[in-house]
Amino acid sequence: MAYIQFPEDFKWGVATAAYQIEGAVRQGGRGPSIWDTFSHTPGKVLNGDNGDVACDSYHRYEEDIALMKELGVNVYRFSVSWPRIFPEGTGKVNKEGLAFYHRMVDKLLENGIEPMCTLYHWDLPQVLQDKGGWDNRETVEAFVAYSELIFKEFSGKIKSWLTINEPWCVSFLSNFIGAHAPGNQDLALAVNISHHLLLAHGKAVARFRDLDIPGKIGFAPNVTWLEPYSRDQEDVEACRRGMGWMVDWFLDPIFTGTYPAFMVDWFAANQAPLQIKDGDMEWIKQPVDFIGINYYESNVGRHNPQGGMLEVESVDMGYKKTDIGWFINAEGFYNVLTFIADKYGEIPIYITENGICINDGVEDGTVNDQRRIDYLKGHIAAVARSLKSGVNIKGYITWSLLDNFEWAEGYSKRFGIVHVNYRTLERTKKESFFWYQKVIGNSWLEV
Ligand code: NCW
Repeated sequence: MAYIQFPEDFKWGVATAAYQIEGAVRQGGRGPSIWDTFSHTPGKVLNGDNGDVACDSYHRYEEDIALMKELGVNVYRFSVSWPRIFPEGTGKVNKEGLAFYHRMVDKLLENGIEPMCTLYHWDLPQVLQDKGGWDNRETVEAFVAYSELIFKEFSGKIKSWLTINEPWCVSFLSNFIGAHAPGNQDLALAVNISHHLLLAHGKAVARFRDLDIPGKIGFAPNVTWLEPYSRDQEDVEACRRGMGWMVDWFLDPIFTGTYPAFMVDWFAANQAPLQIKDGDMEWIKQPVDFIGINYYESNVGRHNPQGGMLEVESVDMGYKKTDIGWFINAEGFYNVLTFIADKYGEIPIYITENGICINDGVEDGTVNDQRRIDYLKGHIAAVARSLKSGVNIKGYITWSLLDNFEWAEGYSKRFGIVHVNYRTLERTKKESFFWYQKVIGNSWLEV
């Protein structure tokens, strides 16, 4: 038995996102989002599930905060639903939407829990999608106006901000692979959207500085690690491309003001040329205060000329898989964290998401999710090891507090440390809840 001690000021938290937990989609003046449209389109979401009710956290947020209080977290990462604030995307403000988040944030503060706010976790107002969505630069301006309103409204109450969650998913997963809303399959479109997301991020950061809002701001890319199958140059380069698509593509522009040339060339060769306007990169390169890292899985990769656009394929080396099919690989977490620190420097990092899909159910009033505990233990240990290697990690936030609407997988995939019965909406703390409570209470990990 060994103990790993975390720094005294290390923060522990849990994360959720508006569309995945709130429900109440037609209440409180909220307008429709692209996820309402997508989930109500037959064949898009498993079992025809949608977020109409989800965990009903819009009405049960006090119960959820009581759970967090019991858990002992310092931080709650949640997202604001843009269509709850601007039902028409821009223009007229829905005061009832603001009032909801005020009630919630006040309750968090009363309970000594720091709110960390994500401005965009995928629920674009449908009216903006009708005008081209993120492909249209007007959406960038609408995002900045929405961000400004939230900054001013919650200035002093919320001190940690994230602009956009997982821009790779918003661009490529949603507009090239087509698995998420709005479900397009067009690489050129996805490349353009990735650029507009970075622009929206940079412009929102600039507005945050102009307004002199107290606090820190960053964004939350999802990252992965691809370990080359062999030392052959071709395998090494294929893995660099695979990772470059998720990691360098979104981090280089912010830290260096340029896109990675090897990716620009690959996109161009696939009829998806990057189109930048004068001044864009200046906006994008606004200094951030921290980055949020979302990490779930990684694997071994190798070159395969038939391996899609990037000619890379992942090789099944026998890593265990989670119940959503993602490879469990804590070593990859360490590798990507040290890679980011080596490449982008001392920037403070919050792990803004890390967790596992395990579908264990309630038996005799408890959920014995030992596989989740094992996963969390291994991954928190990787965070500790990264800290020791000099990565400037300030906190760890697990995904998720609750089982919730898992996008295209509907309610079939459970990531929570608290079980939700979707019929009764009853919450049941899993064994992992109690395990995490101990880790937080001690701020050390027993391995
Ligand atoms: S789907 C996804 N997730 C999960 C979601 O619940 C959360 O809102 C997200 O921030 C858990 O964490 C993120 N990420 C997508 C991962 C990429 C999947 C790649 C599929 C390739 C076809």
